[in-house]
Amino acid sequence: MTTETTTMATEPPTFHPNPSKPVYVPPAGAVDAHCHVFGPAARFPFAPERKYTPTDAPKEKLFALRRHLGFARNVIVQASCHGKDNAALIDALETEPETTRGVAVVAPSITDEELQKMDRAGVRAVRFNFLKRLVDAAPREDFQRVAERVARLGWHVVVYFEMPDLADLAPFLRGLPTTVVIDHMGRPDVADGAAAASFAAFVELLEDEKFWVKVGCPERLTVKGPPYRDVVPFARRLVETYPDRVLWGTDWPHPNMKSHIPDDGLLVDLIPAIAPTPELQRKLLIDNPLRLYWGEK
Ligand code: 0GY
Repeated sequence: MTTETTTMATEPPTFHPNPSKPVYVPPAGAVDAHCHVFGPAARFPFAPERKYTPTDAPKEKLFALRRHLGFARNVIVQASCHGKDNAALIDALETEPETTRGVAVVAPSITDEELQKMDRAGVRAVRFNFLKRLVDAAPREDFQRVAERVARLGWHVVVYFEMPDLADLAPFLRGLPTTVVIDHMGRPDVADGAAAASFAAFVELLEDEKFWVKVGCPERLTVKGPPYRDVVPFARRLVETYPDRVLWGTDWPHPNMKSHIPDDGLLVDLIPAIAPTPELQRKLLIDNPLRLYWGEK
């Protein structure tokens, strides 16, 4: 722990104070399958090793947002600013046990008892983050060991990487003993267009049924900015090619966003563009997340 990291200044809010009401009405029971809770820091301090210090984005605000946007459930993902201390996540899960599930970040030294406790709280996956700007590198053997441990609980692995790292990571990801969910469409370079060879390789990777993909996060990937139409072809291609293995999330409270503060209502309004039929929308927002996180058939 260094003084520099512990005194890192809190960044300005990255989430909209008053997001618009979306025009698109999600089907009843829809799941926001990628969002976070931060703090409040006074109760759930941020990790000493964090690379950024967000504004508090507590569970109450997340649950109010989900009502405002017309969603019924959340999958809450542990973000790097809370390190491997999942207390804020677990607290949110225990507040809304029926309507939330969690993705934790854990060390290989975690005990079976701790994993079982998380399982009872609603955690169903661990996240491996490969972004150097967000986390210090960890040996792949550590990830492998964690994956083997959580596979026994029926959990899966969520991975966050950027497209240039895919070729190097692919053999490792293919070898993991669980389903693997890829965050933010593998972060393609949207400037290259959805016809780029790199995105084609990504789409091909997903032919392996162990892989699922989250098709949200246009606000981070866009080159042109809101309303993020330049990201639609990427998401739509994935939804139409793999309708039974796609998930969608707001990514609220949009940690680390520097370019602009996204309007979550606009993000929801992109759903009919990326999943153009009611059937695709139902799979994306209900059937798929309920199968993966709530164990429903
Ligand atoms: C996201 C994206 C980001 C941050 C994290 O764990 C994190 O801190 O995932 C990002 O900065 O791209 O999914 O929230």
